[in-house]
Amino acid sequence: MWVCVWITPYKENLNKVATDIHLKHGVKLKNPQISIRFTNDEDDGKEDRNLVVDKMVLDGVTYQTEDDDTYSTGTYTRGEGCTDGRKKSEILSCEGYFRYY
Ligand SMILES: [Ca+2]
Ligand SMILES: [Ca+2]
Repeated sequence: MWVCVWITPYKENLNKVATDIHLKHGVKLKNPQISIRFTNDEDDGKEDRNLVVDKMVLDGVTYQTEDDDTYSTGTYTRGEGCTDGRKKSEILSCEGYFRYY
């Protein structure tokens, strides 16, 4: 099952948008099924679009994005670029996803 939420920030606040997103669904989810995906990266040399996710809360349990268990693709590491792994970061600099365990 996929649930898609599209966030379109106002142009003048492109790098400053912070919002809480609440989803309610009738199907009971288990946390390994939860990924947050960043699909519209852009870097034109003037602006670099990135996604910052503080945490994901499922059924009252908080999963911090920077925790050891969170897997990411698209997190930038100096000298490596955007690579996959458990990066302990809240930032996706390239298109990719956070997956919570
Ligand atoms: Ca956090
Ligand atoms: Ca970027």
